[in-house]
Amino acid sequence: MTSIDRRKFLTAGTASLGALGFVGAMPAWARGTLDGTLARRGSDVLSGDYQTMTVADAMFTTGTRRGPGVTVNGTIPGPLLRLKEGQNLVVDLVNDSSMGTSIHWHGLLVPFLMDGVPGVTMAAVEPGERFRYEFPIRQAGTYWWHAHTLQEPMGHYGPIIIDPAGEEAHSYDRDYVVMLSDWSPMHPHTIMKKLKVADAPFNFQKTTATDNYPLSGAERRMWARMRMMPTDISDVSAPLFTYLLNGHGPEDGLEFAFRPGERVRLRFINGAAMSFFNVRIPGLAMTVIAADGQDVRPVEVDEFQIGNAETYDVIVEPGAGDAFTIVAEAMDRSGMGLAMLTSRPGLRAQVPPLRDPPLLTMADMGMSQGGAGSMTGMDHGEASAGGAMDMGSMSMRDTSLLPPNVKVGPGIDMVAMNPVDRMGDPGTGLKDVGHRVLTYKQLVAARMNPDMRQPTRLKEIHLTGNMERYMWSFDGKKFSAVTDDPIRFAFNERVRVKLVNDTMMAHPIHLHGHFFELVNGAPGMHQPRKHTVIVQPGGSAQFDLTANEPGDWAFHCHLIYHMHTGMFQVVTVRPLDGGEG
Ligand SMILES: [Cu+2]
Repeated sequence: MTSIDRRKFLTAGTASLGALGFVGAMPAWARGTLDGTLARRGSDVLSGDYQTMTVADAMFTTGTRRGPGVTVNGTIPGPLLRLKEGQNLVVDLVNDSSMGTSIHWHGLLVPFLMDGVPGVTMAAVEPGERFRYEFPIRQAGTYWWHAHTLQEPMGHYGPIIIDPAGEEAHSYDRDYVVMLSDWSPMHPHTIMKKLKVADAPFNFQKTTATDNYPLSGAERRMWARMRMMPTDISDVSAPLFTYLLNGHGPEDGLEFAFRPGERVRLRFINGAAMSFFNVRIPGLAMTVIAADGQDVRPVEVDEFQIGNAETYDVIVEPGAGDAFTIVAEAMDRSGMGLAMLTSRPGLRAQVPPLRDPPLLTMADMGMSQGGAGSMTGMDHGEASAGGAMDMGSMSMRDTSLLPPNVKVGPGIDMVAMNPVDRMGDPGTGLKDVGHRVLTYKQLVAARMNPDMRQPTRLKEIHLTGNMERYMWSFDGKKFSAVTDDPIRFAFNERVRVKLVNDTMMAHPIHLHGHFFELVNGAPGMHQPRKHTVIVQPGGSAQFDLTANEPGDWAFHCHLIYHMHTGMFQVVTVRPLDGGEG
């Protein structure tokens, strides 16, 4: 009797994993069959028209941590694809791992059947199977590839550099990829389960009555009434994650060499599953020359925030300096990824301490008229007199503010009262750092955009969620392939999309198969082209899109556990042949 019950239990367990989109059998490490193969850190370089990319289970170690990883061709990150605009690419994906897999070519313009999203454009490539990708390379710049399954946080990602068919816009002496990621010894299935059953299980910066955060008693009571925490910046942070640069943890001593006087191009790619980073190189200015693979007019900054899935190319000139620290501080300041830019092997610059954790602000609750200061800067007398505080506790859940197409229900526990455009926002915690921080408003496309028509329609989409129940969605509707009602665009339609973030988290929203243009105040023909846009908490962001790539395209939050719990939709562009009609 016992054994039958046990078998039932196991079967039920497998079924529910399947329903959640976990493909394949129990991973090898869980079955105890992993042969102990260690992942190598860093990428080999692949170039040419034909490649084989082999996915395998492995162990990964960094610092004192050891746990399951997924390698592609034996490394984490997997291979760097160095390609040339105009070439054709054929990749045979071979799955030697124990889970379903795929490769999505992030930011590349590909035929939709080559886009690599299981459940949307292909079936997952099951253990022992292979899949051939084949497409022309139609663009240049910095991109990346990754699994569109839960193998991504385990190491299944890598960089792509595409050299232009013509001249490079800038000259430089060295060209480095800096791929940021976050790796945890805890398996993604376990992390997701914990996020679902507990309230902010990985927030180790919770406020308590005795902490040192600069909050008044009234402010603490207000946050408590809203059942929210001002330190709730990231769902998963350093106690679980080690932040990696090119697969190297902070203790691994990753170095990038330079000679005095050289110009160095650094291609930052945020390949993390759940982490935004604040990137700076103390003592060195960075000139941003490209965003999401597309050239922009050069902007000199001292720091920039990079959301999941974004890329920024910068040029630095270290002059006659000895060594500089490349700091990738997690947005919640719980930890950092590190590397050295150094003129002699072994030389070290100082590593700055972690800065104090940032606190969420009125603006992050969608309660500002634009640019209001942090709650800590509020006039406490006025606040405790009623006004804003009561409005906060009473109206944060006022669903009458939502348009009728948003589904109101348990999936929504917050509605931004007055969401304003936050294109000029440097990102959580970076308003008062005392040096130049990049904002989207500073991005201007280097070349004229291909389509200068005015949009003929405005499509508004709400980013919604229930933090406590860990439910995330667009327009209150959790994505499910079965009941899906896709977002429809006509082929070649020019549409303006407005994303309204009703939640208190920043979401990096990614559209597959296209570039869109940020509506950031730049002249129409020079709006910056991107594939991913961060929508700040309680704020809005707009982009213009020419829907000129026929097919079905994933559109989702790039925080992987937000995507897997429902913040995902399919954008369908019809007709498929790209003709009229
Ligand atoms: Cu999200």
